[in-house]
Amino acid sequence: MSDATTEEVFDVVAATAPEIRATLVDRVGFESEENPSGEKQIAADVHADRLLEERLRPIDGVNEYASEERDELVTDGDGEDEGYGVAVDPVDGSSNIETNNAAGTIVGIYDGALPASGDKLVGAAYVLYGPRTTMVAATEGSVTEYVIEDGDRAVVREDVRIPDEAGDKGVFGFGGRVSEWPAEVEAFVREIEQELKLRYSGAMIGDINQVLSYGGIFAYPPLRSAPESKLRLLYEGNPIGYIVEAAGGRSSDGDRSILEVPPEDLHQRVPVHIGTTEYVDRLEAALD
Ligand code: FDP
Repeated sequence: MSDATTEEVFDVVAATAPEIRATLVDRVGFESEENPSGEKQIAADVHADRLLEERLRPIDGVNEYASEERDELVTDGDGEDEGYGVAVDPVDGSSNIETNNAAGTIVGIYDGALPASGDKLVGAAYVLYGPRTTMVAATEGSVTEYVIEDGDRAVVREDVRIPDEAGDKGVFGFGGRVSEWPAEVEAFVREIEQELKLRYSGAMIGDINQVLSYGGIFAYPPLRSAPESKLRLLYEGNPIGYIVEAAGGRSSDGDRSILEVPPEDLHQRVPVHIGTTEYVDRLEAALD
């Protein structure tokens, strides 16, 4: 059993999920602002961020709130390593909303001041707004899948494990233009496309959820024009790396577990390769 604060964060995220789902329908237009990573925000990003901040901050034991959609950290403290810092990606895959494809919400719960290293995570979860609204949450080395109905989470699967071997259903999905990938990444993809089926949805959560179910690998690799790639360490790489590692898989920035990448900035980017251990090992060897 995990600690009370972590469970309360999961409860609040589940309780808020139906409202976030509703904003994906009602608030598809763009805001005039960009987020701190220079991407256009849709109104749903901004609204979901406000809802989560309003509800997560009052939780006993949560001292800091950081979001992909805001520049600054919201903090109750003085940056001391006390209490939990919660980092969220309110709407992951927001560019999928316009085309009515899957999106998600990600939360990472760090024991310490933000930005903290992935090693400080005590829990992480993602919500997937697909045909069903589901949540996958990890804490203390175990992963549970829930279905969310009326804001309550009900267990669907306990002790979720990523398949050790990607069988017939194994999938891969790599982000970025092929012409932007380093030659080693392209050569690796040519190899694994003989073994796995290509599935790339444009929402990390949608892609990760199928890798977790079927085995395989998801990546947003370093790009020629952006060696740090696209995804954010605090809000995406770490929480999803934590969940997949707890499910028996691996995460890597190309060199080491994403959870070991030193955090320098709230909006730091990181190359992401996550999935079945065998494929992440092989990718690291290819990049070596
Ligand atoms: P989005 O910008 O639409 O929010 O968070 C970044 C992210 O989506 C991921 O969910 C997704 O995997 C990736 O970016 C998609 O990027 P591309 O549009 O470059 O494929």
